[in-house]
Amino acid sequence: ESQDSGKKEAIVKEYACMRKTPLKSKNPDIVSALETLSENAFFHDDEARRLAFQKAAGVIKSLNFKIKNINQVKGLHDVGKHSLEVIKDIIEEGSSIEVENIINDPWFHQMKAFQSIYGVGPSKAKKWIAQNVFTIDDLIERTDLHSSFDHRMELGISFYKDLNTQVTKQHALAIKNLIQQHLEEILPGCILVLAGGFRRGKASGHDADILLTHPIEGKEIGLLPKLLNLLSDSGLVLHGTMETGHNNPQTIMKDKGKPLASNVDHFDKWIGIMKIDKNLKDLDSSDNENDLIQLEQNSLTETSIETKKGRLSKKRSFVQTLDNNEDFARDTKKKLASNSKMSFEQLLALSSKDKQWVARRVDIIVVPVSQFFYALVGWTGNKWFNRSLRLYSQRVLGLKLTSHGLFDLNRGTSLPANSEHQVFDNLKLEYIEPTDRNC
Ligand code: DGT
Ligand code: MG
Repeated sequence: ESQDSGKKEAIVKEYACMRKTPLKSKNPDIVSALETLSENAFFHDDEARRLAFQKAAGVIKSLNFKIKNINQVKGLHDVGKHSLEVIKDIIEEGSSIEVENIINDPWFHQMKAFQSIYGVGPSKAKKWIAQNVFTIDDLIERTDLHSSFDHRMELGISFYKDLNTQVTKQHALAIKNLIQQHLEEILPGCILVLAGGFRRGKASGHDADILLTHPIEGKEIGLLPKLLNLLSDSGLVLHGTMETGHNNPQTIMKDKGKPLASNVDHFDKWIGIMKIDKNLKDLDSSDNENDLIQLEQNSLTETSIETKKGRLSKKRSFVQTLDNNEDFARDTKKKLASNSKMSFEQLLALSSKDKQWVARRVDIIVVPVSQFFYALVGWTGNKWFNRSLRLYSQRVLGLKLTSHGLFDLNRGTSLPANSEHQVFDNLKLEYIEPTDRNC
């Protein structure tokens, strides 16, 4: 804690991925004001402003003292003139008129509400407001609009209440364990990790981001359709989209040379909505990090040998396996699609019924163990931490960082990692704990 506030200027490292950014800021009012400005810019399609305010908010979040004097933040990296004015107003007047105006603007609130609907982005939200639609109920009542809804929006609107009630960490862990139990029937020994905001220390979030791997490379191939098939048979799937056939070694080799969009990866994944029993309890209280330590140790010893063996045998049977998997994946996709053929009316009826379950957003990402720790960093986030890591990697090291690995595109090589520490080592960065990645 700085006692001599006002005299000493803080020093902030250039890239957010070099700073420790805890969940709880010492300056929550300022952070929230800058993030409001950023969000408002986003709603107005002003990407440059959105980023500028977001970066300034990121810097303020990393400060380990309460700002008492504007001189403490003058000249700080990424805190521009406009942000400084806002900070000054908050320190000196207690609030910023510009921010207050946004907060009191009904348009901003409508945008926020519509944006929070599953399947809805800012442009759709704007269109609705322009058509005098202001609430979620309006969306249901205005039948003239219904033909413009896609299936995701229909789900998002029908299950708005469920999906916009935060998932607690305990419930998310229970969902993870539920999936693990189903996996035991298909392929024992899988390792699941609850990533996303929970791993960064958040007590609740909008979804459960679950990474799934197996200590023996190659065992994960074709796993996702089998898992979804089983979850669907257990009545746990309300809706979702499954991407498969990407994370075989051939695709990865081909893709690593391509410039990938910042948050797109090529893992087998399912992004969807599960039906979770309201009273589901996490029976097994074991947390993520134990599994991770196990995986780190594993991948350093026997797994590396197993992996080699796995690779050799895989080459021989690879084409065969892939064909079988693709057929199965296609059938499963068909089955899941027919599950989600419910009409908007049927969805509305289902959601308003007294039900024992709650609709929950779940992402399941299947990762080959050799890429696991890069995927873990990517799916732990947060988004701005990832962005910073990738920029730093590109600009300072000349390397391409993705959720699949760290690539030297000129040489066609990549740097393996058997732990998150090793990812940071490879990046020549000081290790940042997941709970300090809340930029
Ligand atoms: P939440 O769920 O509201 O508590 O917030 P987060 O931080 O869990 O955010 P979420 O669930 O949107 O995403 C989790 C992390 O995973 C986030 O840091 C960004 C990353 N992520 C999201 N979607 C993708 C994707 O399609 N590919 C990759 N590689 N990463 C993604
Ligand atoms: Mg999440």
